[in-house]
Amino acid sequence: MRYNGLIDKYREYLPVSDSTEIITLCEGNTPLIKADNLARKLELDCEIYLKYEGSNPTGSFKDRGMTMAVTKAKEEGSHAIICASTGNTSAAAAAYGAKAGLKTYVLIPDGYIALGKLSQAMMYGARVIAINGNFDNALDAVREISKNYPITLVNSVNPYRIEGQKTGAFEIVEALGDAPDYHFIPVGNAGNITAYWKGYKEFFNLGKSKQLPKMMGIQAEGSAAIVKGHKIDAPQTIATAIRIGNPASWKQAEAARDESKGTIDMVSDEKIIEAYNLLASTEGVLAEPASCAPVAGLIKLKDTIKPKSKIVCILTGNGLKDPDCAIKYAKSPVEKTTSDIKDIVKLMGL
Ligand code: AN7
Repeated sequence: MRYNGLIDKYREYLPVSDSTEIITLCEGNTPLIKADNLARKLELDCEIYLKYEGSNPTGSFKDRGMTMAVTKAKEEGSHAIICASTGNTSAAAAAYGAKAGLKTYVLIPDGYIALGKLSQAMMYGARVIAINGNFDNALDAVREISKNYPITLVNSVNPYRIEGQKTGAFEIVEALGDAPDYHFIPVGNAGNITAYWKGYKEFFNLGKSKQLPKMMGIQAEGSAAIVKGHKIDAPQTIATAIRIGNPASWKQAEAARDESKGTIDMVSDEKIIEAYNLLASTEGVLAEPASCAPVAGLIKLKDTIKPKSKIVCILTGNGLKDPDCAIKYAKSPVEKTTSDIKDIVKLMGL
């Protein structure tokens, strides 16, 4: 039977009824890639899996939450949706908004969103409003606007977003036959770590897994509010997706960490870029910089990992989202020559 998206697949665990019109782009069902080259390179006697969320229809995990949030907005009779975004949420909101026939407004921090994401939101026909402020300012604004006007907020403070995103954990448990030992995940606004932990707990309580993973949240050093224990007023990082100084789901992220006996740690931009190159060149997997933070986190914490463990890293967004970054940090430059075969062969060193 044709796969028709995660609400259809997991409807018994989601807040929909038989009469709900599902707004879907066939999101979810993403690859869980076994990363043996990476394990060897890190000299880790473990199974590492990469959950490649970049293969969702708009290229990030946000589609999981957005199918649910937009489905419910439509069901509840809303005519418009709004979000603040570092890029991926805006792309997903714009796409699902288009599919549902809703007016979509997205607020972005001017100059700090990757070009792929910006081009998506523009193409899907959203009203794209770039503000002279960061993500945290944009989130404050859309919270206020959605309170005062008939517009549905589709950031992850909307509980339906979390419901949709928890299905990532269901897919991992089904693919591995149990929850992994460690779950590494980037932390920005902290919705996704909240959602995965909820999903793991639900499947555990239903007897579908025998264990729960340790939740290993990874922030970027310049935006590591949870690690540092205070808001960051001017967050910085090359991983613009997680350039967030006041995570909305801060408390829930700490609960996931504490209940799972995991950790929330941070990595430098330099280590994020190292992991970015390593993933692409050893596994053939190009993920955007924010998505490489969990891999950098795994590298940082590898001596604390029990041998023979199963480790899942959530690669939240596609590397094609941020071509500028890829071209800037790729290890091998473009080599130029004439169209003469002799010159080409010479350059190749044959
Ligand atoms: C690739 O798009 O917040 O901790 O506005 O795009 O659930 O916020 C994006 C976040 C990780 C962090 N990886 O997830 C937005 C936005 C990528 C992301 C995160 C984001 P949360």
